[in-house]
Amino acid sequence: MPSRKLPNIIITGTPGVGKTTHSQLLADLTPLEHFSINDIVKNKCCHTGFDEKFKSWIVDEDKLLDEIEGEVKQGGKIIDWHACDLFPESWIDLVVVLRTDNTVLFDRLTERNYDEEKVTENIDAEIMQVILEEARESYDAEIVIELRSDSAEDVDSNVERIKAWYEAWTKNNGG
Ligand code: DAT
Repeated sequence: MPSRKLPNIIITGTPGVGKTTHSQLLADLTPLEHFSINDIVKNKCCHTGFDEKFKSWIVDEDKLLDEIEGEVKQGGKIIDWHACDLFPESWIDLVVVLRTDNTVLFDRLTERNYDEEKVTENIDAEIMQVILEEARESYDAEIVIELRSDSAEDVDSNVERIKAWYEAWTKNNGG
C-alpha cells in the first residue's frame, strides 16, 4: 500500500481528447492538484529543444522524472500528459485514458490550428488506440480505465466518476 495520503491519477490520451478540461474540473472539485507535464517540461526546461516540424518540445524524460519525483511521491497529483509509460508504476493509483470520436477530434485539432500532418498523425494514433495500448502495457489492468470524451455531458459524468473513485480511495487508505 502506498504511503501517500492522496492518490496520483494520470489523465492521458491523444492531444485534443480533453485531458486539460477534465484535469482542471477534477482539481476544482477535489483537493487534487492539476499537474500539467507540458507546463513543467516548458518551465523547468526538461527538454532537449523544440521540434519545429511537430511544434512540440522534445522531452528529456530522465530530467523530467528527476524534477517531479519528490512532488509526485507526496501524492495528490492529476498528471496531465499525452503519454503515460514513463511514470513508474509505484507512483500511480489510477490511469484514465480519454477517447474521442475521430471526426470530433479532427474538428478540435483543426480548431487548434494544428497543421495537416499533425492532425493526421494524431487522428491515426487515436484510431490505433496507441495510448490505451501503452497504458495497458505499463500498468495493472485494474487501474486503467477508458472513458469517452465526445461531449460536455461526457466531461461531467467522467469527472463525477473519477471523483467517486477518489473518495473511495481516500476512505480505503485511511483518509
Ligand atoms: P487536451 O488537454 O487533451 O489536449 P483539451 O482539454 O485542451 O484537450 O481540449 C481540447 C478542446 O476540446 C478544448 O477546446 C475543449 C474541448 N473539449 C475537450 N473535451 C471535450 C468534450 N468532452 N466535449 C466537448 N468539448 C471538449
